[in-house]
Amino acid sequence: MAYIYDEPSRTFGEYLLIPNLTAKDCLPERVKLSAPVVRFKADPDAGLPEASLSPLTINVPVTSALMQSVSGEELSIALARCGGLSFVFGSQAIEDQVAMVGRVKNYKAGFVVSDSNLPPKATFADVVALTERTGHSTIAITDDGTATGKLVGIITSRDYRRGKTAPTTPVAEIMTPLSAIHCAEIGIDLPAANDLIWKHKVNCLPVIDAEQRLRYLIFRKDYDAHKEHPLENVDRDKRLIVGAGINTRDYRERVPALLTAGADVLCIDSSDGYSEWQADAIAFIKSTYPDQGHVGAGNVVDREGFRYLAEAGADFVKVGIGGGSICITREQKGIGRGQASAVIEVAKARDEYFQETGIYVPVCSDGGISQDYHITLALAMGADFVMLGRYFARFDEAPGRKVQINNQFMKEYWGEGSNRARNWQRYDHGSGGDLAKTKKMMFEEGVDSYVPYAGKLRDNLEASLAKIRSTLCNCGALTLREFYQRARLTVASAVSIREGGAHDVVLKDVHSEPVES
Ligand code: RVP
Repeated sequence: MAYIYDEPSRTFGEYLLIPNLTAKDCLPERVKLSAPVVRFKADPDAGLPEASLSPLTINVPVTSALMQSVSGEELSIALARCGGLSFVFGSQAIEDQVAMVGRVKNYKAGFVVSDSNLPPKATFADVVALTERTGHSTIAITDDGTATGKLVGIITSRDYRRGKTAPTTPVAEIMTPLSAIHCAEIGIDLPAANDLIWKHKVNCLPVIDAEQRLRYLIFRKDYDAHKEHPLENVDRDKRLIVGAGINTRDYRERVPALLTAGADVLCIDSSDGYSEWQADAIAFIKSTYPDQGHVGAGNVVDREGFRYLAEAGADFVKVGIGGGSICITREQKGIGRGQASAVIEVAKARDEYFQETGIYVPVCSDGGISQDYHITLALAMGADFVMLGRYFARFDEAPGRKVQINNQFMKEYWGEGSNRARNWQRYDHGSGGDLAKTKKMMFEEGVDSYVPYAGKLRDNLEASLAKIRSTLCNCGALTLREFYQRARLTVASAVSIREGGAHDVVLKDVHSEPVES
């Protein structure tokens, strides 16, 4: 007879936190949000261990989903710089994913590969068209018009007058020639480049190699921004930290290539991770790369799933089936569990496993976060960090196109289980069955959608983190460990959830002027 759980499966929106005493020194600026990413050993008699014992930690407990519409290189760079971690999506050719990971690892803060370039034979009309397209006002003039051609000059808005300069004027007549530009040689570091920027009173410093080829541009404003990223996650060589998605089919080829490219942590991407195929993939990685191969696994929604993957050697376990904003797995197949119930049970299983073995396996709550406070609830329920798709898809740095619909800017956001993503490996049971043969989806488990455009990742993430820090203080906690240990949660009735929003008032419409009576 089928087993029926006594408790309904609940999600984040059904819970609220009850505040604890807030000490006077419990201030948001003192809150530390660092989190462990991969498994580590600690003494269970000393209580739940600190995040810093993990060989890989992040300064902010937020990761971006292994999705085509989320974790490209631009978002991975922006998130690592803000203290989080991205997993570059695995649903692409190995060489393309490796190149993306490589570009994140090789990213040098402040060293920008020029995206606005023209050859000397171009005209002022080309300058106008390019600045309109990129929104950038500095254009490198190189012999072949590429980002790495021989530098012959630079054009900025100071070099011409819109409306006065004739469209047909050749750029060679407008540009500031190389002989009049201060350049730096390749190999220079950022502080030294900044000294030159100040010494020569310039806004942009080109970095060229021995053959006069352009390598980077360094902008004064980027140097200032670099100093404003105190939470940046970097490795021992000061390179940004990045993860990468893998699957249970081509891991023998994909994993070595990703590790060589510098991926700091891998994650098996599957809608249902409680499978022998995942154990095989973990076993391969752990035996081939005992020191370097950090690999997370999932997704699971219960104690059994967690224990299976923890015992198989997973470095972290990802929780969540069917809760993603673009996910229709529950509707299509009837499998899944409310995200809150899943996280609560798996976090308990992790603590139990730690007590038994002295091995702490971090837990990631993946999907279903539709309000900032849901992140806080997931952390209170025991998630070590969260994974978000929709949240990040809204930002400039996400790969989806920005479009305008009914006067509102939107970004495209499509699920890995949609026909658009064609990530058949994520939904294949690994058996070499129909999906593997045809390499196509038999039915969709995700949708292709839009999300309201929200601007820059950094601005939004800072606002979300401010809320999380503030709530930790309400609950008398300065670290995520304290928070999990002290948090008190209550299930909220439907009526009290309604009470939580603005109610029984008429909201002001900023577009219509009230008439004084
Ligand atoms: P959300 O943050 O709610 O948008 O959820 C993102 C998560 O949804 C991903 O990390 C992944 O686990 C899941 N996902 C991705 N694609 C699909 C799908 O097409 N069903 N689901």
